[in-house]
Amino acid sequence: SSFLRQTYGQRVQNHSNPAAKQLLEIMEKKKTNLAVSVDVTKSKEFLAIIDAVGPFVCLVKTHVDIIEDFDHSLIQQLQDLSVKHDFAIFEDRKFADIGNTVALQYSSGVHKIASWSHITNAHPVPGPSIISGLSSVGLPLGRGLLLLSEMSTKGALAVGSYTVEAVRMARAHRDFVIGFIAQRTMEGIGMQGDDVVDNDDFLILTPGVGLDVKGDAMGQQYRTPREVILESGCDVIIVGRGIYGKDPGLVEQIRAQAKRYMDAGWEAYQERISS
Ligand code: 5BU
Repeated sequence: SSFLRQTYGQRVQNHSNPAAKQLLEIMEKKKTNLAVSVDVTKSKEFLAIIDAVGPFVCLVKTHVDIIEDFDHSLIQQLQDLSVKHDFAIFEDRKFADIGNTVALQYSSGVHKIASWSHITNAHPVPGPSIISGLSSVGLPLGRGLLLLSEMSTKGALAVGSYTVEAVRMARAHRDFVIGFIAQRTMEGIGMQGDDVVDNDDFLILTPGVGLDVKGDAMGQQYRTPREVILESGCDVIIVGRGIYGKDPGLVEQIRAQAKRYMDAGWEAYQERISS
């Protein structure tokens, strides 16, 4: 696709959704395509990791439902850090229900995700009504949605025609759907012709990224930033344990790992846009 050689900054104008624009602007300004996934269960550790990686990331990805001592002051502190370090927030909620239910899950409950998360995501499995449901809450707030068109795990069922149909669903809701959680581009999954039109500059955010190991004991599979950004044409690398490792208390180590992944991701991107 022609977007592979455009800079993140040039691509801002391809988007009308405020969350998509914000993310691309941050990537261009901070020169980073790294998102850190902060999958820890204690508020204190969660905030310490985010403060440590903040300078190196365009986006912080959360699973807010794993925090044991959650209260709304945590959200305020997360928002303060997002202003301090200039990153967007992505709650990796993976909605998967009927439109009416997901609208309630997104707006209400303990976490009130739509009120603070710039970006969230959904499984396309229920069909287009999941997008209308989430959009009824998120669009008026300027939020953006990613569809899960592929997964990083061994044996994932989101392949072939499922992935192609996810892209078609996204194209029918271009105002709210800003891109995909996926492992490759639309061309990479074999879509061509009418299915890949030039104004469809979807963002591709990719989990399953690691430099030191190939996977974990529970089906996760890792590829390198170079494979993801340069060879597969994705836009954002999402890294969790590769950065905060086994000891989330070691701030200096976390900072060094974040810098290492940021540099690897940016180098792969520069090679891509100049190819
Ligand atoms: P890791 O520690 O880098 O393996 O964490 C990966 C994160 O990305 C974790 O929060 C997962 O829930 C998330 N993830 C994923 O790993 N693979 C996928 O296909 C999707 C999400 Br979708």
